[in-house]
Amino acid sequence: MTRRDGFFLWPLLAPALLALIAGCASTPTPPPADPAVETAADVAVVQPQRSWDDAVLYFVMLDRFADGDDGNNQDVGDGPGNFHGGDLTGLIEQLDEISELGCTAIWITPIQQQIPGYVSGAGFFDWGYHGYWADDFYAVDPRFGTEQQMKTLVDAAHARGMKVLLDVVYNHCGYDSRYVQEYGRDWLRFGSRCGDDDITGCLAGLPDFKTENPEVREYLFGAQLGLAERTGVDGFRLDTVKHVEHDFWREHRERTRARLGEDFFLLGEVWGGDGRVLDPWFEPDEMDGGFDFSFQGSAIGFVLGRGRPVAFDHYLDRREQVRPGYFVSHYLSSHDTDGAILTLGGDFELFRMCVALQMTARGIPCIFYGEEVGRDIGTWPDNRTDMPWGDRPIEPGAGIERDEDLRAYYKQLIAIRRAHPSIWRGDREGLVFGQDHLVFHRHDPESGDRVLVAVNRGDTAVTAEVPRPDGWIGDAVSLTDGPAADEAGDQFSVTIPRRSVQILAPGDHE
Ligand SMILES: [Ca+2]
Ligand SMILES: [Ca+2]
Repeated sequence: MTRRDGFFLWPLLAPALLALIAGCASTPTPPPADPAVETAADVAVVQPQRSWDDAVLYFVMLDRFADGDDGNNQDVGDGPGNFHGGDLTGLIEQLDEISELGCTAIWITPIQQQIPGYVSGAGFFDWGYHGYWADDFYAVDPRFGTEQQMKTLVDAAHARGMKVLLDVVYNHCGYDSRYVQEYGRDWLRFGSRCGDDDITGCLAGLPDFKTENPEVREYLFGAQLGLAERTGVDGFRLDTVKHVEHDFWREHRERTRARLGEDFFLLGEVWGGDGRVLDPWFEPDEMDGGFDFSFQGSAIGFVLGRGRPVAFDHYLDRREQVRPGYFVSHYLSSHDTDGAILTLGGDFELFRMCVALQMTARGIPCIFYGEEVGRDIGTWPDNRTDMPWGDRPIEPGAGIERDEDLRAYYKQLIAIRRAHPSIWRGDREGLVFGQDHLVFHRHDPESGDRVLVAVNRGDTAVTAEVPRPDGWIGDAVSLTDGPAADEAGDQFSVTIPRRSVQILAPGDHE
């Protein structure tokens, strides 16, 4: 959840009115049998990540990805706030789409029972299709599937070498949820009792759990840790972290470690986070990682010509200054921000540069579903459009055009990243700064691996004279289908085509 889910929303309509308007009465259909977990020989398997440094994360908004069971399609429609029918079965069936891309981990939106109706204050009927408006933390929403299907998803991801992070919410429940009726102000702040700070305020008007209350904590830990234990997920994506007190997160960390294992991964959403902003959660070890909100705007601004390359190089240095052992995850688009391609005015050359910058930066690159095939990611709520499936008969995105060339570019960059530890765990040093170009060197002392990353945002090709990094043996060849560098004594002449990012490695490396 998100600041956007619920701004200016009004209370739920009365259920009778709701049924009248939505015509949503329907007879439940038995769920289909769970798809069997295939053997490794049948599926696209990715080399498992060696550590979270080496992860490539794929973020799926479950309802908008793939519909594998039309029997659970309640409240489905075309509106931006409707359910669109995507579910766990659909995701299980399309997992190869993600492992073939080379991703090592998936983050899925929350699956617990959502409020039954919708709100309409944003100007459209808005259901809990995103999963951030829980009505029962101890039940899986049948519109997403069943707990058994969640376990099947985890098993099927593991069979492909991928991990699964489940999005969980501790801060709030859905509008007018059963908790308001059953526990009232003992458990929740709402209405006139909302506080006016980050912890006690009612984010977007949502009822705020009194997470300082041990009874509330016990209830929520029981729900989330129990679900994780039964389904085998590898970690949580933690929603709205800064709206819950640190003391809660410390206890949460102890509980998850004790019950789910030392390596159960916690990736938190702290709005506006980067390595520095997140450190108050890292220093007391409340979570393993958090989202880097700075990268999207910085990368887009740079390729659009804002600021000098040397300033962008300084930024890249700063963002990698993260407490050792902790992680930041950087994205180009998200369910809470405008799509990068939109912000770039639909310029796919510049977008590809952003992708290359994302994939050559340390941290956990997070791909927002469909961005890799050029999904039309607009401004909220149109940043949650359906996964484009092209001519494949997969709803909700059947018939939506997809850019396979862009997907191939992602695959190439992910493969380069994973083959070169200098990219995901190495040191970074800027070597050349021009008006519109930048060359930096990455080096992993442990393996000796090294690459050059040469970036040119200008409209004409440039040739950069790059000093040979200490220890670089042999010539420098392009890993990205660009020209090889010419050697001249202690320098390489690297030609960087217009509006492109080239990655070069020692010629004897391959
Ligand atoms: Ca469905
Ligand atoms: Ca709170």
